[in-house]
Amino acid sequence: MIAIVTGATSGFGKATAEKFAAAKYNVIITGRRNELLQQVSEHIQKAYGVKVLALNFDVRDKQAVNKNFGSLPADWHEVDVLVNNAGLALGKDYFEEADMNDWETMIDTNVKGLLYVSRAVLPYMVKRKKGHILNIGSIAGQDTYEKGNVYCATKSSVQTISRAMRVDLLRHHIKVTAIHPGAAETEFSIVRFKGDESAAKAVYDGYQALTAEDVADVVFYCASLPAHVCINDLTLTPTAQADAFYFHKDQ
Ligand code: NDP
Ligand code: 8X3
Repeated sequence: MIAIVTGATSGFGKATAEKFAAAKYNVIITGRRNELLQQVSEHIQKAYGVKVLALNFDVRDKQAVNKNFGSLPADWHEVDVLVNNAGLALGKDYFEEADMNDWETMIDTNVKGLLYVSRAVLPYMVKRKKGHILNIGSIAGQDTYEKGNVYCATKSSVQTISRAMRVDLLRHHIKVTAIHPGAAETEFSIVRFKGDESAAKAVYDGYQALTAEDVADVVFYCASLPAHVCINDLTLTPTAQADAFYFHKDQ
């Protein structure tokens, strides 16, 4: 069995690749930070005894996506699972003040990158008339919070794209699941606040956030159901979070 996980150098992606490897899937992992990618690859091979193919590219680069997935070695063609996880938020600013470059990076990564990867991987699934695509959306795609503007829009797009995929891929017996996590402590907020670790830490003060492993468990659960069962949408939050707005935090 083969699983592809994009954005596996940290956070959900890394934990998800480990979870599949622990279940004896051979895994294809991707990310831009090559040193981290190689470390994750070595760790997974040693810890779980499975094969790992580490592909170092940026999901925003359509040519690189097509080159990497278009030329997979023959023993990596039977792809069972694709987890479209690579993504990010950049900045948290009022709409009229936000940096347009941040907006473009989020759209290019979270929306266009997910589309490029899906199109490049789908031929392997269509050929076998089976497969499962799991797209990582967010609770931010379900409600738009103040200063969330374009990040929320990209994750709302992930929800709509997932529905569209599910409809169009029915005839190929390919499952599509959209998973919408709430607050999880990974590198997400460090990236969003551009390296400001105290601003990032403050996001998770006063309550127990989800961990990357919590999300990986849920991704794996969705992928391990019988062939005739598909979870279409799944939202998970920390118990202290009701939706994109309401948290119960310690004083
Ligand atoms: P992390 O920052 O820890 O991980 C993000 C991963 O995405 C990294 O491996 C990063 O790798 C990769 N990535 C980012 N941009 C690119 C790119 N252009 N090309 C290739 N890979 C890229 O954050 P999370 O694990 O928390 O986030 C994973 C996903 O979950 C994202 O889509 C995020 O929006 C979503 N999410 C996060 C939540 C949270 O609270 N943490 C909640 C809901 C959804 P590298 O930098 O090496 O390229
Ligand atoms: C990440 C969760 O609420 O910080 O997608 O946007 S949130």
